Amino acid sequence: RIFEYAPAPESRSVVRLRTAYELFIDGEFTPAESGERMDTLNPADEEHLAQVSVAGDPDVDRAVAAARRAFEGVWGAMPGAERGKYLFRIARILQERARELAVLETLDNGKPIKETRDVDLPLVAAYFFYHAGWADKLDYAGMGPAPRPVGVAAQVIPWNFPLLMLAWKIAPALAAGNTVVLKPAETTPLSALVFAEICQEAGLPPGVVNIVTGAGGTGRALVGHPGADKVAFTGSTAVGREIARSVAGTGKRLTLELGGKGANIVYDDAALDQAVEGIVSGIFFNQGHVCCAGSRLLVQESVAEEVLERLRARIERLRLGDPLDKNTDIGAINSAEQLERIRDLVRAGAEEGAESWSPQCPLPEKGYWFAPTVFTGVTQAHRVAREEIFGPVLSVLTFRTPDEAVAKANNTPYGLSAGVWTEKGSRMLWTAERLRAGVIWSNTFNKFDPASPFGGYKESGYGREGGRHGLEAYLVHAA
Ligand code: TXE
Repeated sequence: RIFEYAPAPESRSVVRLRTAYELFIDGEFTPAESGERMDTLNPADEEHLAQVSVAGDPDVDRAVAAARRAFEGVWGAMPGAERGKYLFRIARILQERARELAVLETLDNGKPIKETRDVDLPLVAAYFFYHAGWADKLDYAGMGPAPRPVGVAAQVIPWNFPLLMLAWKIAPALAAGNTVVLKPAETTPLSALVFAEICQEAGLPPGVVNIVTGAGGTGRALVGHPGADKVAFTGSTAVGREIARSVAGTGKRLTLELGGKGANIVYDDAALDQAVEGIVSGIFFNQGHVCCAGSRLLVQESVAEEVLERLRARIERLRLGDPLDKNTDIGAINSAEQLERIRDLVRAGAEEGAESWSPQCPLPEKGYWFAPTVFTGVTQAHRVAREEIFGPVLSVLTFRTPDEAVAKANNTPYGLSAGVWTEKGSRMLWTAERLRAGVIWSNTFNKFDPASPFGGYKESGYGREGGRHGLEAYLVHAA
């Protein structure tokens, strides 16, 4: 019961926001040299939360230099067992401060407290515990010489799971003996800065973890910095491409975790009520701001009507509203920009002739909101079937045979996730073997485990995070 913690965190009062948050470099909070700051707000009501520093080139320089000193000094010389103790300590403090972090994440991101409390925070702690356990094993892994860390890792993360993406990046890097400079997304910087406090509280040596806040410019400076040995990025395919180009020929190691257009395949023999729950969580969990969301429902024609009927009834019962309310299922869209992107694609869906359905669902007046939406009459050529919407929008396609299901599921430039709903084990395996997706769930969806590698095919990126494969991204093997 190690991942369990505290009572329900529904109260805003557990968070004491500061007016301004500074950069975390070399173990200390420090303003940007330029003095530049930006605002972060609560997307549920557009209320100003705090200001954070915008790191420029000199700040990124300082952060990378601090990471280098720590790598070549105290951290690089430390036995794995000692590194592991720091990671265990961080994991425990994350558990102790889980209430506060869950509320903070909900305020800054807009996602329901039910999710930050029951999914994000327990997983964040789990990723640190899991990787803490690897640190000493790596000193004696296998028969040959122990693997070596890559060095200084430059890590850029998105806004959909701010603290969890931080954990996916920082925990394996540190377990393997690297030091890091991480840039959180501009709309969700706060939990990473509280994580910096946790590093201090855990006594982590200065320079091992550095947090630089800012927008794309800060990210570009960080991944382009000649002092970075490894770049890890999660975000849009467009920025991923730009980073791949900029890193080419530099000798830096690179992993990219980009977008997705996951297929949720429902066969006619599936347990339909269970499948409907999986379809709902597949696309409405975290407002659909999930790279591995099941954003395309592929349902066998013979049960399509039945599934859609049950699905609509289930969606009618979802509660949209105040993210701090424990009963809320669907929170706010993370930013005005993201809301605009969703609206654009939904407009394109209607213009291309797909039919959309939404429940009767009054939206709050302030903040960024989008009602759950289901598109039917979708063809494979429609933009809503091909492009990542990254919002609470499901596109429904039908199929007749397993071959057709697989062909349609694979007919996308992406290849991150898929779900298969069937009571027949042979059909499940037959389908899974043919799907070009990095993670395939069977009779469930959106389940994560630190021991399990996560990553994509095709335009969803390359490299894996989690498990032994995830550690490899941060290790060099001596000949
Ligand atoms: O992503 P960006 P955005 C997809 C999703 C969404 C779209 C746009 O479809 O609608 O991308 O989202 C930093 N060099 N995903 O604009 O810009 C940026 O500051 C270095 C899927 O928010 O890629 C942030 O920290 N870094 C995805 C991070 O990159 C740069 C999650 C992601 O922002 C940079 C997010 C640059 N040139 C969006 N420009 C997933 N795979 O889960 C920006 N950044």
